[in-house]
Amino acid sequence: MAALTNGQDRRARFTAVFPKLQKELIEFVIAQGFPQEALSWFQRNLEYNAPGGKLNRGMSVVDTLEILRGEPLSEEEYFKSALLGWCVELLQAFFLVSDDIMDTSITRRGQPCWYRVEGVGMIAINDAFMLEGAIYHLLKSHFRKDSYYVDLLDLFHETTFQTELGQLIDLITAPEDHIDLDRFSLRKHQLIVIYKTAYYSFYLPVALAMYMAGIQDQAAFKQAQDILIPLGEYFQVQDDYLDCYGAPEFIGKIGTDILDNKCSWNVNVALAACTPEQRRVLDETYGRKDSICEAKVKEIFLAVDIPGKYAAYEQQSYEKINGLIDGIAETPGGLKRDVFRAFLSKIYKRTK
Ligand code: DMA
Ligand code: MG
Ligand code: MG
Ligand code: MG
Repeated sequence: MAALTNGQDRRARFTAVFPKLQKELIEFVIAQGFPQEALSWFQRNLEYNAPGGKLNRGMSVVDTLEILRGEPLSEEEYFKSALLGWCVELLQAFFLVSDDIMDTSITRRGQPCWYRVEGVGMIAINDAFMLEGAIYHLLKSHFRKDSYYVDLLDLFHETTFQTELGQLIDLITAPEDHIDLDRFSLRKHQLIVIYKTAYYSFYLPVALAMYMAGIQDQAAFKQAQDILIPLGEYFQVQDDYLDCYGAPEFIGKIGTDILDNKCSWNVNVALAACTPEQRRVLDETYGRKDSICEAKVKEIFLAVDIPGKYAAYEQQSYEKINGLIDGIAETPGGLKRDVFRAFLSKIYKRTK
């Protein structure tokens, strides 16, 4: 690789690594003497759920390592960082397959959610576990001999647990049979989004690249977290906003937050801004599995100007995060501001 390649080439190169990993996983199953139907099932699970997204999380492992190194990666470094990137995508696939069951979602990445595919149903639960299992199989076969192998394992395990904790409060704050909007708050929302999204989507890819780059100083990991967690929080607010205002053809999924009684950014901001009369309507319509109720909630969201308040939030977050990035003191062999700028520019004003 002579120089940094453009976006499309970068994506194509990253995407080309996946079939190799898939082959390795399938060959392992073949070696166990499993029947053809099990091989095809696992193959289809991997193909349906791992690629097909934006791949931002996965590709940022490679991008971050390249920025930290300050020069193009060797073939081997590229492959190993892309493999770690695909492990992040597998982790994401594991979370999404289960999230869609728990959120009773309809579509994902422009196709039916995996559990809704004919013949799949609740086998999707085991398929989610297998997507997770694939991560550790790949880590073992490619990093077993590296000094930072245990750091990678520890990071994946810790991040998975944080995400599950986030999913727990997301779910128990949204019971189907007990709607009480007093349980919501922006403080609770912040906790939910940091745990369910920010750690695995933002901190994980950067920390993986930092380990590969040989960074060991705990202060550098803490410094990365101090920026990546607010960045991830901003990203999940965008996800909440797009759940209501994004075009399904664009975001690849149909929003379910209002029907699911979710403690989303939109409803929290609406609760803070609404009149007592609007509050009464929200109490009667939010979280009901009914499209007429959902439409009434959306009317109130517009009446209290959620889009305008979101635009203001987006501007303010952008400035705050830029300020955090500017405040980083770069040290030789340590973090670089461009790692974070690359993330921010990828998500600022996103519509999908
Ligand atoms: C996303 O929460 C969090 C995880 C861990 C998948 P979400 O339910 O808002 O995601 P989506 O809108 O993609 O279903
Ligand atoms: Mg969901
Ligand atoms: Mg969810
Ligand atoms: Mg969402």
